[in-house]
Formats: sequence, structure tokens, C-alpha cells
Amino acid sequence: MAKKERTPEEASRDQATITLLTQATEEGIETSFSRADSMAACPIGSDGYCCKVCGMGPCRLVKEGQTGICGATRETVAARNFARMVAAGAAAHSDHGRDLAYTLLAAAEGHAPDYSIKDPAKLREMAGYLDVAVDGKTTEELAKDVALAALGEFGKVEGKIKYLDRAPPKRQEIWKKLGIEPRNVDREIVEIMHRTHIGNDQDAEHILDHAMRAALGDGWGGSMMATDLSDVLFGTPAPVISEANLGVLKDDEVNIIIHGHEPTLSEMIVAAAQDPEMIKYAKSKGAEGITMAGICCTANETLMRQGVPLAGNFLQQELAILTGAVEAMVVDIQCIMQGVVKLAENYHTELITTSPKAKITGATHMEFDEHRAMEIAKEIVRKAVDRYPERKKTRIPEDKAELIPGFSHEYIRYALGGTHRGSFRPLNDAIISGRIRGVVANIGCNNARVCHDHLHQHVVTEFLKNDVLVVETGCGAIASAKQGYMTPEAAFEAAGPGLREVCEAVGMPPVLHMGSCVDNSRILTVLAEMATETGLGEDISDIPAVGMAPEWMSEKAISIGTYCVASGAYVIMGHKSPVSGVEVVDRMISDGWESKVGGRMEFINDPEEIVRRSLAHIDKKRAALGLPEYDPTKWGQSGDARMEQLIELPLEERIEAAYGNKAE
Ligand code: CUV
Repeated sequence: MAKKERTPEEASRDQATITLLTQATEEGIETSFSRADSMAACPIGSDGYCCKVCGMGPCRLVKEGQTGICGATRETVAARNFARMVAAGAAAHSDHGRDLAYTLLAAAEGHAPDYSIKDPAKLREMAGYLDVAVDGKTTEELAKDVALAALGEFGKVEGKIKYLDRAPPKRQEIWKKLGIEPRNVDREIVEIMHRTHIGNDQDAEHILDHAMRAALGDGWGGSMMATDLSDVLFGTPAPVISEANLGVLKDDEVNIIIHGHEPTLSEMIVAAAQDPEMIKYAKSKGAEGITMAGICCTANETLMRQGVPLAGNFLQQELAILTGAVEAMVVDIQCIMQGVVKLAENYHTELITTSPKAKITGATHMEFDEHRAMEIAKEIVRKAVDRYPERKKTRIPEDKAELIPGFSHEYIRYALGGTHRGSFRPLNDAIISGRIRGVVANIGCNNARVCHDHLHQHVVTEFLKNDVLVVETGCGAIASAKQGYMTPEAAFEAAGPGLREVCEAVGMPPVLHMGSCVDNSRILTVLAEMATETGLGEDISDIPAVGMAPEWMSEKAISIGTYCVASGAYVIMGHKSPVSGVEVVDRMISDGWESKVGGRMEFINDPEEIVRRSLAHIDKKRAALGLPEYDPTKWGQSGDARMEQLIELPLEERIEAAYGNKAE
């Protein structure tokens, strides 16, 4: 059944995207947007009652009370489907973390000479969490022991994941009492697959409890270690200047897009592209230089540390190629649409896969090996440069916006208190006083069935007006970056009076870019520290905060949402619930989980409703803590003097003035 085709303006809120979609429509070029228009989602699967875990099915339980051939109920089937999404998402994040541990090990043993320990202080911090003795060891010896200890967390024989100790004590108690402390990262994922095999766990609530356990192994295990290991190897982020949207591509330079999730190879490509030998080679082919730009979370990783500009978020990957100005799109793992290969055939773009875990039929595979990282990175850059003479007509949209990303939890702590007194106290105080009404973590994907960036833009705009501090990762962060919300002066235009005062005092943007999807662990860390710093209760569930992924589409987003709920957060997912057809299960993950762990998961499609429920939740938590009622008329009389001075300066100097002393 063909659906109505949306106009570009109905399909996206992003101007660069609208421009390129208009071109695509005129030229009859297919994209994920047009494919979403021409194919409706399968109604049985999307409601959660399609069971295909055995060869007697697939069973389609379309009627109330209907069971599968084995007798499995709709509740069992929906819970199993949900749990399997968590398993896949947790596996993706955690396996990414594991590879970083192997890279650290190789670097420590001298087998990966292009990598080094960029943040030895963070290495020592990791050693503390992992019970690795520090004294008397060289950095390399310590790095080896930390890498081995981290790898141990994925499959250790007994005990529980060590990083769980980073959660507030009260939270740890809840997990322990419920029996959902993950024992190790891999085991809980394997156990989901086991439990959801035909004829095993057939109690929806019981299945979903285990889904929380596996998801916690992602958030407080695989993802948190991935973040820490990336910081150790590539440096802990601090503010940098950059730009976002397809307008960052250059007409007279070789453009290389890095897309996927891992920083390991992309960091090398970024370095290779700056090599004078490579630039000379580009010039020999008639280009002025080499421009790198990122898509999805590889973009967020290299943006946070190197200031590599963002080309766009998930739904813009095909559009980058449509500009005709991309010589190579280099991909590693996750969120890479197979459609890019076919699309690239219309252009001179070389699609290069690099991960041993992700080949795409029709793409050029140049497998990455950390032992010869720089050599491979240079080969890739050379291949891109070779394509430049074949470039034909380009149509790079003009749209781009400035941004200042780099808000690791370490940097936030430092920004609030300086080197010696760094703490989350000022943030807690701002919430207690009511200058900041609460915090929203807006994260997650784009979804071709949702107007691109619309939900992200709508909710963030409303939260800022209502003095809610917004922290972001993933493609949600890229949406706000493109919207211009990630500069300190955005507070002037977009923030309510109280939030504006705080941004002015600290010199920070009203929306903080905290990194990639695995870096949602940074948000967990901030929440844990806020809960243990006095004044906002004793647990994450006490904080006036909401997490959301309004345009979610990946299984990783379901895992993230689940570990945030299990950590005590109210989580709103936009679009549609994968178990929407089975009310009992929908209630289990909302009311049921709330009674167990204090957090709840809801799926809400209407952006107004997302905002309304979030603010209601924030105000409810404020009241429970005995904090003053939110009253914006109390703030904004300070004259915003510092901001006005800053705004006069050129951007480079503004950064220097606001962030001069970087975190150590
Ligand atoms: Ni990992 S998971 S579309 S890139 S946020 Fe972007 Fe972020 Fe979702 Fe993928």
C-alpha cells in the first residue's frame, strides 16, 4: 500500500536537508525519506506481536487472547521482542567498548605504535574503579593492567560489574534487592537470547526485569568503559569551536566524510588528512586541501576532541553524497544505511567500509588494523584524493551553524568550580534556587517516519524557554548544533531568564554537547554526582530530570532508555512503542518499572505532550525535594553584562575568554 509522499518541508525541519531532498525528488533519486513514504511499517511487527523465534511461525497474534503455536501469549511475545532489542543495543555499545580495550592493550604492549595514552590521569581514575594497583607502574604497565581488567568485566566468572559502584549507594541497593545487578557485560546479553529462545522464560515481567539487568551492563558497563577508554586513548573532551551541517563541505577541497561510531580509525584519518604530504597530494590533484566532516557518532567523537565539523545526523548520510562533493565516505560500525552504496553509484563518491564486523556489498573494503593504523588511514585519504578529479557538479547547501561542544563531565565540574574546587555544587545550587528548573537529557536518533529534527527542535526550544538545562548526545545533539543552540550567546535568544543567568555566569551554552551515544554514560555520571552532592536527594530518581529520545529508531536507543529507567530516570521515547499493541507490557515498562526502580518509560508522539509531561515531572520532583516553586519572574535582572561583552569579541577570542584555562 503506497502512502502519501511528503513534501521536503514535511519530511524535515532542517534547511540543508530540505534543499537536497528537493533536488532528489526532482531527479527521481531514492532516499530513506522516499522509501519511508512508499512503504508502510508492518502493523503486526510494529505493535509488538509478531513472534518469529522458531520455525513453527512466524506467528501473528493479531487478536486479543490469541497465542502462538506453542501457546506463547501476546505479553510473552512483546516482552521477548523488547528484550531482544535491548540485547542487540547493549551488544553494539559494549562490543564497541571491548574493541577500545583491545586497542589500549595493543598500545600498552607496543603493538599499536600510532596510539598513545593521551590522558594518564583518567587512566589512573579507571584503575581505581577497576581495583587495579597503580603504585610503581609505568604508564604503559598500568595501561596494560587496566585494559586487561576492563576486558575482564565483559566475561568475568563471579561478582558484579565493578563500575556499578559509581552509582549512588541508594541506587546500588535497589539493584541488589531486585537482583538486577549485571554480573558481567556479555553474560546478561547472552542470557536475554537464552531466555527468549522458544520454550524458555514465558513470564513478561520476569523477561523485562532481565532486560533491565542487561541494559545496566551497557550503561554502567560497556558504554561507560567505552567512554573512559576513548578518553584515555584520545583525550578527555574540553570545549572547542566547530561548525555543523552540510555547509561545512568545501567546493574546492577534497571532502572526506567519516561515519559510524568508533574514534579509533577516524582519529587516525583526521591526523592523516592534516599531514603535509597528504595535503600536497591533494593539491597535485587540483584541490586546495582536505576537509573532514562527520556523520552520526563518529562525528560526535571527533568533534568533541578534535573539533572536526559535523556534516549532519543519521538521516543526512545519504544527503551528504547527494551534494556531489564527497570524495569518500569512510564508515566503521552502526547506523550506516545500506542505501548509501546504491546512492553513491550515481556520483564519484567512494564508499569505504573498514570494520571486520561491517562489510557492505558493493562498497570498497579496506580493513582497519590498529597495528598499522596510520598507514591504513593514509591509504584511505589517498584513495579519496584520487577521486577528486572525477567530481562533477556540486550542490553544497549553504547552511551551517557554529557550536562549542566538548562538555565532558570532567569539564563541567571544572567549569563550575575551577581546578581545585571543581564540583557540581553550583549546578545543584542553581536547581535548588530555581534559576534552573530542571535538566533534560535529549538524546538519540532520527527516524525516517518522523519529520527529521522536528521533535528534537520543538522540545529543546520549549525546554530552554522554561529554564530547563538541556544536555545532549548522539543525533539529538547534532540537531541542536545545527539549530545554533550550542553557543553561549544562544542563551540570550533562546533561554529563559534563570537559565540565561547561569549560562552568563559560567559562559556556557544552554544546550551542552556531551558526546556520542556511548557517552550517555557521561550523563549517568553527572546525575550520580548531582545525587551524591547534597541538596537534590540521594538518588538519581530524586533529581528533577527527564531523559528522552524523541526520534529514536535504533535498538541501542531502547537499551539506553532501559538503563536510564533502571537508573531511576523518567524516560520519554518519541514516535511509537515497539510493544504498543500489548497494553499489559506497555504498563509493565511504565507503572511496573516505576514501582520497582523509580524510573518509567513512556512512548509519546506529540511534542507538546512530551514537554508538558516533562515539566510536570520536573515540578513534581522539585516539590518532593521541598524546593521553591519555579518562578521565572525572579530572575534575569542582572543585566547579562558578561555575555554582552563576550558577544562583541570574535569567536576565537570569545572561547579564549570563556574557556581559557582548560581542564587538567
Ligand atoms: Ni550512536 S544510534 S542514529 S548514531 S543517535 Fe544517531 Fe548515535 Fe541513533 Fe545512530
